[in-house]
Amino acid sequence: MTTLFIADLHLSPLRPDITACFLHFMQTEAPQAESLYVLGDLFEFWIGDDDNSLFSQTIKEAFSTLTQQGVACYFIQGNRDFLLGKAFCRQTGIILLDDVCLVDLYGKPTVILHGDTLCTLDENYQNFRAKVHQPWLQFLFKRIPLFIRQKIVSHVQNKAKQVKQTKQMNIMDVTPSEVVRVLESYHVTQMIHGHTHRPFVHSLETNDGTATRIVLGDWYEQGSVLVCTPESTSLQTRQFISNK
Ligand code: LP5
Ligand code: MN
Repeated sequence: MTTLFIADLHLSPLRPDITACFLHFMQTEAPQAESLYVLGDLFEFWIGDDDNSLFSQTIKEAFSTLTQQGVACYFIQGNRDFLLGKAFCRQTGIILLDDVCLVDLYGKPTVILHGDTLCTLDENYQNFRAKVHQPWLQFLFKRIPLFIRQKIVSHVQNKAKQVKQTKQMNIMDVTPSEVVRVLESYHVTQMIHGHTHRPFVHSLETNDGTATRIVLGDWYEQGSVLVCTPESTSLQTRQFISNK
């Protein structure tokens, strides 16, 4: 019995090395698991479920194949794929979860989330997030022709990159008091998230006892997977596949 967690792959046609490692993972390792959780930022940016490019189709097919093999696939939106919605789920068989979710991980109640909402000191980002999560704005945005949407996204991404360069590293990490607040609000002592690209297993104190915060790694230089069984939990890496 194995449950896998991944996040922050940032898949894009511009990074075939990441895509190859992901597809290999989906074809060889994921089918052995009982469930796969994707905790956001699967894509560099997801522009809308009507993106039917060859690249998008390849990724959707990987999920369809996996769910048809009986592996339960769950998805939490990240700050780069918050527009992934019901159509993607229908086409692939994956299940879209709320931004923050409580799961039973082999008897251990665990809070799972992307992680961006834990970075409360990054006020600039949190304001931006609140804006782009407005349902009316998303409703209108999804109705703009795809190629114009792509232009808008590139423009905003460039602006956001410039803003990000001016930020201090510490405000882009989670706020410790927010982690404790979320854990205590669920009365649980385990949390799994991604987003910060700082893979680690942290130990911390809460009113409910000592808690564990597991941070998933990104897929920039290698694959990164959290492998959970009833007996163990381990953060692992996967080498990119060599073309040679
Ligand atoms: O993912 P990562 O680690 O690189 O950075 C994140 C935060 N950055 C973002 C930026 C988005 O990925 C950009 C996506 C563009 C979306 C366009 C959508 C179009 C509208 C859709 C409407 C439904 O998420 C980064 C955090 C970092 O994580 C760590 O937590 O710091 O946050 C930023 O850098 C964002 C800035 O703080 C705010 C950016 C404001 C840009 C405003 C441009 C306005 C131009 C409008 C033109 C139309
Ligand atoms: Mn993120």
